[in-house]
Amino acid sequence: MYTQALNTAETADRDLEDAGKAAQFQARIDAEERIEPNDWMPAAYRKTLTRQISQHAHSEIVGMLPEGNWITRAPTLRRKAALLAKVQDECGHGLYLYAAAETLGSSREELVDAMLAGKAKYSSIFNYPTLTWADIGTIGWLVDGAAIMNQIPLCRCSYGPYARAMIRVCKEESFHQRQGYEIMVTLCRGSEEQKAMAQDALNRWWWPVLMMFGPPDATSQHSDTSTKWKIKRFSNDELRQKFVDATVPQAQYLGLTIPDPGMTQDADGHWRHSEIDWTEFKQVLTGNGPCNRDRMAARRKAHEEGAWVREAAASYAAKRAQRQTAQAAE
Ligand code: FAQ
Repeated sequence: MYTQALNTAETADRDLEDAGKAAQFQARIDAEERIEPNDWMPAAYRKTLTRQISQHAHSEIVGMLPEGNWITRAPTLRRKAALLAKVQDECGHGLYLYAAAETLGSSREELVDAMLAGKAKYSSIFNYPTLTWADIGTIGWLVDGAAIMNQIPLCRCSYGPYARAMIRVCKEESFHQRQGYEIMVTLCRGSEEQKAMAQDALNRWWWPVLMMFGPPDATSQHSDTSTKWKIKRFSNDELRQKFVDATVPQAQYLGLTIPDPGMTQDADGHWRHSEIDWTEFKQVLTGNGPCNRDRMAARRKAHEEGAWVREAAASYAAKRAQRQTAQAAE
């Protein structure tokens, strides 16, 4: 009885201490201070950031596949060099992001294993196929364009390592967007067939790109807490709207038609799109998109084929540590 009372008192003390820490933590967030890896943070903050940053990392890595598919078929040497550089940049983004997620206490192996086991998500957009060269232009223009819209506010995210990683990522995404748009300009100024190919790619990518921003605000599960913790600065719908408003004039400049006959411009100048087919989004998220199985199979194969590199690196690190210990003992 006495021990039970002591335990209850200890738990109450801990709860009080945690409540005090949580209040201090929120005050730091409200004052726009950055949270760093060794700072106290609520378990739920750590969890949601690990979730978001690792999903983001997986997206960058899986995101190499649709464009990687066209490296050998790029129409000129200049296009090939630019595409190679872009795909390599995406790999670099994945690596910074895994490093940022690791500062929250999960190992890279755990994070990657969760993705390969199908337990962790990556962006829905990378489950669509790249059928023609115009898809490469469209991905740079729209997918990187949407990524920039979403990631610029993340440069002000409350978690320091994520915010800092985003600065470089956004600079590189901006180059990616320009290379994609330039491909589109070239195709749209080219032959009838080239312009038709550009229009066809826009028709196929438009709606999936709008889905990249996530479910509508009314059904977004994490938005409220992520906004309170200044991980998110804008809601899913707000970013989607900003993207649509920025993109419609770009499509007009290209002479392409947004595949949404119901789209209207309101008195404030905002372009209002029609209802998004959220059943398609759910299908893609549950593994039933056009390329989910191929993407997972490609990542699993690459992971297996890279096992020797991880083993060699681990063995080198172990030998080096042994040498350093021996030298320190001398
Ligand atoms: N796909 O409650 P919310 C790139 C999930 S850019 C798949 O609204 P939250 C660059 C969400 O995770 C693409 N899943 O979630 C590139 C959650 O599931 P959970 C990557 C999605 O976190 C370009 C559930 O739905 N960018 O890679 C999607 O508040 C070209 C409920 O959603 C980022 O990851 C989706 N589209 O807001 C690379 C940016 N949307 O975790 C190569 C960072 C939502 O409960 C080539 N992430 N879900 O199982 C974010 O800003 C946020 O996480 C959102 C979602 C906005 C994606």
